[in-house]
Amino acid sequence: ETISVIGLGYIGLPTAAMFASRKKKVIGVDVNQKAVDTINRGEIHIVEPDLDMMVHAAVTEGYLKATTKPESADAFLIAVPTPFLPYAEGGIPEPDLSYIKAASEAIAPVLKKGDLVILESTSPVGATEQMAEWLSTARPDLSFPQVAGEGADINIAHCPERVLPGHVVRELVENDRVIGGMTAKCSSRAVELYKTFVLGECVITNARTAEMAKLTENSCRDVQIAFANELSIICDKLDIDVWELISLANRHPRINILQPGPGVGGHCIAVDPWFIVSKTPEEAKLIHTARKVNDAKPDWVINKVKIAIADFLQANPEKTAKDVTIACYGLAFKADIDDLRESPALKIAEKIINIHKGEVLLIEPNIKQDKKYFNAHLCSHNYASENADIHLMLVDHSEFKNKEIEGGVIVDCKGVWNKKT
Ligand code: SAJ
Repeated sequence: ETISVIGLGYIGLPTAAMFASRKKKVIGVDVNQKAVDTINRGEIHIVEPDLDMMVHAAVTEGYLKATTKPESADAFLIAVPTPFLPYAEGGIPEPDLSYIKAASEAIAPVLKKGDLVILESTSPVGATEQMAEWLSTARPDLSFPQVAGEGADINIAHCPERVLPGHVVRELVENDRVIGGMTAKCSSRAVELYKTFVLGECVITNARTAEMAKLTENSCRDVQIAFANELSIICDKLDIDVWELISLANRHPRINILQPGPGVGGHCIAVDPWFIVSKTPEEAKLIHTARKVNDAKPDWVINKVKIAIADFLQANPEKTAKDVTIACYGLAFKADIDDLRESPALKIAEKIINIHKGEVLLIEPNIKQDKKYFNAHLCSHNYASENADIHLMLVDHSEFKNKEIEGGVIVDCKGVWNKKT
């Protein structure tokens, strides 16, 4: 049995390596020639603990190879991005399914009777049916489940990934899997495949419910973080320490409030709820509002920094704005990772660099290499804590936790220094 994984990114590559580690022959396909070459050397182009060893072993033992051109296989797993289409400020972002379409059209010529095609990409409701349409248009000689039902030549299912970046290798094995086949046969084929390495339960449903389940998980988290972020703004106004407040409320046996922060980042939680909102804009009121609350938090933080600058200048009348040094602690989208995608901390730091006349220092212990233009601003924690006038805590990396800040004005978005947000 040969398995082909289309899209060798944060989900596709670990999944491909996992099948290969169970001695399945895996063909990884990606449009990025550089990524393909890197993988074929037994190296990786993304950062994820333990993945480098797995890919290295899979390639050297001959179970995994990467290519830019799809080849014949028995099962195809599609793990390509589903970003937004461009949208107007304040509008509702619509999902961009063009990568799924391109992947479908790329594998269509090599499909044969009995093959299984699984969509793993996080997708709006209806995307799996849409994928089946694209495949059947490209291959009129084969039958697909939306028309042929259980007797179809090709089996199709949606099985969303749900792994947490930074813990992908463990969660791929341990997490339960939602398996949404277009027919019962499609589901049982998919379960059989995932059982190769999944120790969690494989729970069967239909494709639309599986699509919605994934969107629901991330929307639920987004709504809960929005609640925490709104609380932090309310508490700031009422002169209450939100961190103390949440820890007190969480002593109630049925309350579990999440942590506020500078906003919501990453490529999932800040994106997926829009797939629900764009499909059902009239109905998805709470989910839409939560998105707006979380997206507005970075600007609220920037305003707090402006207030801190004004306070500092009032206390030091001999100084002007260009004498004020601001240190931003953390750039990643969350603690203890190096991923900058959709990072509110990065967005805030960039904006401060643009608007502030004085020096801006950036501290990001997880970024080892020089990164773009903000390289010039990167400095050590010690240098920043001794030299900055305003200390802006953006990401609660472990490295920051036991270090105190002496002097200066503190704006703490993560409660690390136990001061008000
Ligand atoms: N955040 C807070 N407060 C919190 C928790 C998180 O502000 O109390 C922020 C983080 O700082 C970050 C953002 O939310 O900016 C998202 O972080 P996260 O750790 O909640 O989630 P992700 O984006 O790393 O991964 C999520 C996971 N989904 C859920 O936990 C429901 C993961 O299981 C999914 O597989 C992943 O999205 C995905 O790929 O969809």
